[in-house]
This record gives sequence, structure tokens and C-alpha cells, in this order.
Amino acid sequence: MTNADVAALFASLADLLEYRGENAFRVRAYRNAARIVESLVEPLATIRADPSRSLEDLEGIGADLAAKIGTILDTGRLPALDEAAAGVPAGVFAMLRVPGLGPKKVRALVEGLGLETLDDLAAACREGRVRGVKGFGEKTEAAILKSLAFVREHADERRLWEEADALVAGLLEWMRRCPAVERVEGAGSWRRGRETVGDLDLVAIADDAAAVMEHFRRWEHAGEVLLSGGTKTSLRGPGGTQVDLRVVAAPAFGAAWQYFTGSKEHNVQLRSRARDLGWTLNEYGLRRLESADLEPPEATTEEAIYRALGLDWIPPELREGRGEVRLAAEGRLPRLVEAADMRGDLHMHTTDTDGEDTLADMVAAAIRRGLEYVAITDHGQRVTMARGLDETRLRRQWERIDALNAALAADGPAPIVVLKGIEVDMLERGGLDLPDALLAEADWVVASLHYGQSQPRERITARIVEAVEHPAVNVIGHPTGRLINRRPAYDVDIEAVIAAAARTGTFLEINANPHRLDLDDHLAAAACRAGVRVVISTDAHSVRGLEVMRCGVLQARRAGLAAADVVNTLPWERFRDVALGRTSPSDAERRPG
Ligand code: DGT
Ligand code: CA
Ligand code: CA
Ligand code: ZN
Repeated sequence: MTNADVAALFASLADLLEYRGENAFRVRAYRNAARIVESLVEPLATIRADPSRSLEDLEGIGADLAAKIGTILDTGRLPALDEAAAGVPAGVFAMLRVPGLGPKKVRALVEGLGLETLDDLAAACREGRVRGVKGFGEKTEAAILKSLAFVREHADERRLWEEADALVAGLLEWMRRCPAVERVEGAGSWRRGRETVGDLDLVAIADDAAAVMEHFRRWEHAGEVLLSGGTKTSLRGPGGTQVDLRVVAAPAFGAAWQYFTGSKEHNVQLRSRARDLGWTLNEYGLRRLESADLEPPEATTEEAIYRALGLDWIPPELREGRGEVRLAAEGRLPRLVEAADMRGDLHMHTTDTDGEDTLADMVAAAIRRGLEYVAITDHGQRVTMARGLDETRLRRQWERIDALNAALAADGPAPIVVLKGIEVDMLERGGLDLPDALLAEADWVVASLHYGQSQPRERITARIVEAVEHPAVNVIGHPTGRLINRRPAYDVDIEAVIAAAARTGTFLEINANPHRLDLDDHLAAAACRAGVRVVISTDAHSVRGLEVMRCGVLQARRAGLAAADVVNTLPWERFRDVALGRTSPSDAERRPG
């Protein structure tokens, strides 16, 4: 049971008591208890396990609450809550979570209309029955319906990392404008680069925590304040996303930033390592288990915390409890690939198919991004919706690429090499959507599966393995086809695909589009272990689309990949020699400046 779990139980109890119309004093006491527990930085279990301390020493926690917390920690249950819930329709809890509906309103609705579930509530709103209840009008009815639709749409939905990143960037900028803030950083799953992010976590250094909280609540996107304590404030940001801000003193910043970056699993492993070494670790720092009065090691930086535990500093992307602690102990952490390592982008579209920007614009943008080579990979003819290219149109595009390369090299060394590529489609019946002889002339071939995605596992696997084995195919695009939050991967034996890629030297893509990130971190790591090299590609459909390379790099980092594991970190000449081995680029002499 975490502090948050305990707090949630008290908050539910307060809601239920209020719903039942019980003594307002008791309601307030439990609501306060929830707030106090939630804003504690130290785990309740730690305090309780320490024989020299008592839960009752915590401000605002008396004997009764301390006993209830003890019961929760031991049993996971709060008996008073079970009692209060007896006879209350199960749907009441869900109704209490509808924005704008407090316990009193919910009770009026449940009793006035005999509602039992959220669906009942929605139906009552639609049928105009809610406005008949005392205290409700047409406006409230409409507002409830809107809230219900929103809650339903976004329940359990985690934000894509890129969206979360935009929020964090804006929020950090805002918080850094607060004079009381000495330093503020993002933590949690955002910092670890997870493909989706639940809530946002910020850690700040300040002496005047109240001033920081006040500034936070004035953020332009700040919505409902969920919790406001001395060291922690939680509120809803855009789209209902929760943001947690914690304020600590400078000497504990490293410990707090480490703790709130997580992951939970990683922290559990660190704590257990600390215990083995005779320390206790929490968000305040490290203390000697036996002699608490010994001067503790400094906790100002994360490095200091890891160092004190005999570990190299671990990049946040690796902090998932997947063996990184052992590697850090043995000094064997990989040197992870960085965005600055990327030299080429090998999957992008233009206005010739479904891109928004022209060939010339895409190449100009790639030059501005400092890339040494790009492959233009518009869709093959099977993708009719995107006006996929047939042989004639593809050859015409290649002529324009030849001309563009010549123009780029007209006065001195070309700033970039443009490869003549194609994204061929794996046909439903097998085979590719353009002739082999044509593909043999391409500099770079991406093979993707867009149609027949619901075929049985053997069919899908056979189609992809066939493409892997095709002599002209360099890389498999978005190998599993998943779309985050929207569509699961197709049913494919990905291990067979990885094995075939290892056998044939075909590359597998990490598609950097934040909706795809395909291969994901686990599969990219598996591919790498099997000896497959990956290509990180943007699959850009516009100039702006080229920016998502960093999302793909994050995913590769989470997979533990070094630059050497990623083909398009190679400088042009090495890339040409090593990666284009099986095809012959039309002009191997071309060199960027
Ligand atoms: P999310 O928000 O679901 O995408 O994932 P996180 O990892 O950001 O999780 P969150 O926001 O619940 O907590 C942020 C970090 O705080 C988490 O990664 C580790 C730390 N943390 C929170 N609660 C606990 C806990 O009960 N035990 C431990 N060891 N760490 C915790
Ligand atoms: Ca979080
Ligand atoms: Ca959080
Ligand atoms: Zn594409």
C-alpha cells in the first residue's frame, strides 16, 4: 500500500460519509487525513516500521487515524469504508468521480431518480429527468452529460509521450518564471521516455514552497486542484491530465528527483540494494539503518545517490527494473544512442503520394536538420488511398531525385545525399506491389504491411518473412503495425521475423512516429540481442514530421541500444559501404561536405 493508496481510501470514506449525510466533522477529518497522507513524502510503511517513531507523531494524525492506517497497511482494507459502503449502489463511486458532481448532488440524483449506475445517470440526463430534481436545471444536466462523455472517452487513456512532452515543456517554462523556484525538473514516466504517460510529475527546489504552489495554481492550463498540501500539489491540466508538483529543499533534491522519476520497480530494487548495504533509502536521501545519527551521504544530486550505492548513474530511460541495476553495479551500462548521433533518415513521404510537402522541401528541411543522407520512400501502388506510385511514376520521381542530387553537388560537395527509395507493400496474397527488377534498381527499399492486417498469424508471419528474405528489401517498416491507444499489433510471430532478419541481414525499423513507436522497446532490445541492427526512421509525411526522430531515439534508448546498434548513426560513407551492401546506390561517389 502506497501513501496514495491509503489517501484514496480515506478520501473515499469522506465522500461516502458525506453522501450518507453523516456528521460534517467526521467527513472533514477523513478528508484532511487523505490530504495529509498524500502530501507526506516518506512512505507510511517506513515510518511505521521504525521502532523509534510513531504515526501519531505526524501532524494531524491522532490515535484513531494512526490505528486505521495500521490496519490498512496490514490488511489493505479500511473496515469503516466497507461499513459505509454497505447498501450504497456500486455506481455511486463512479458518479462521485464525475467532474462537477459532489457527494450531495449525487445523493440527490440517486434518491430522486433511483439511479444505480453511470449509464442510468446518462440516460436520465438524455431524457431530461435530471432537471426535475430539486437543485438541478437544464444547464447542469447538459454539463453532466458532457462530463460523462469526456470521462468515458478519456478513462484509462494515457497520453502519448510527445503530447506529454509538450505539456511538460510549457509547464517547466512557466514554473521557471516563479522567483521562489530555485530549480524545477520533470520526473516520472515522462522523464523515463515511456511511450505513454499517465500523469506528469515535477520536482522543484524552493525555500518558500507556498509561493511555488501558488504560482503552479496560476498556470494558464490549471484546472481542478485535486490536492494541495505543504509540499505537494496535484491538479488537472489540459484534457484532464493530472500534474503532481513536489517541492523539496536543495539538499534532498537528488533523492527526490531520483525517487519521483521511478520507475516503482527500479526504486524497489534500489531500496533493496540500499538495505543490503545497511542503508535506508527514501525521497529524502540515505540513512544508516543502525545509527541514524551518523552524518548521511549527500543527496543533492542523483549521481551522489547512485554513487553511494556503488552504482554508475543510470539514464532514466533504463530505470525499469530490467537488469539495469546489475549492469550499473558492474560498470557495464551501455552508452545509449543520442539524438545527435543520427546521421540519416530513411523513411519519408512527399506530395507524390500522401505527404504534405514536396520532395525539394523535405530535402531542404533534412539539410537544415544536419542530416547527411535521406531516403525518399513514397508508397508503392497497392496503397491506392495514398495514390501509391506505379513503375512509371516512381521512375519519374527517381529522375527528379537524380536532378536534385546533381543540383546539390553543382557548386562544391553536396550537403546531403538523397537516396532513391520506395515503401513497398506486402500484398495480401504474398509478394510485393512493385516488380523485383524495379526494386533492384532502388537505393533503399522499406517493406511494410498495410493491408490484410487481420489475416491469421501464419499468413501474416509468412508475408513478412518473405519480405525480409527478399534480396531488394533493406528494412521492414513498422514491423508489428500497432498504433498506440488505437490498434493492437497484427498477429505476427515476431520472433520468427527477428530470426529471419538476423539470418538475412535485413534491418528492422523503429518507426519514430509517436503513435507507432514500432518496434517498441522490448522488441527492439530482443532484435538487438538476436544480432539484428535497427534503423530509426521518422516516416515523416511533412517537414514537421521530421522532428519526431527524438521519439524514436528515446524508444531505442529504452531498449538499451548504443549508436552502433542503429544503422543510420553511420556517417554517409560508412553507411553506403556497410548498409547499402546488397544494392548499389546509383552514384556511390556522392559525398556530403
Ligand atoms: P505514470 O504516471 O503511470 O505514467 O507512471 P509514473 O512512473 O510516472 O508513476 P507515478 O506518477 O505514479 O509516480 C512517479 C514516480 O514516483 C514513480 O515512477 C516512482 C515513484 N513512486 C510513486 N509511488 C511509489 C511507491 O509507492 N513506491 C515506490 N518505490 N516509488 C513510488
Ligand atoms: Ca507520472
Ligand atoms: Ca504522479
Ligand atoms: Zn511510410
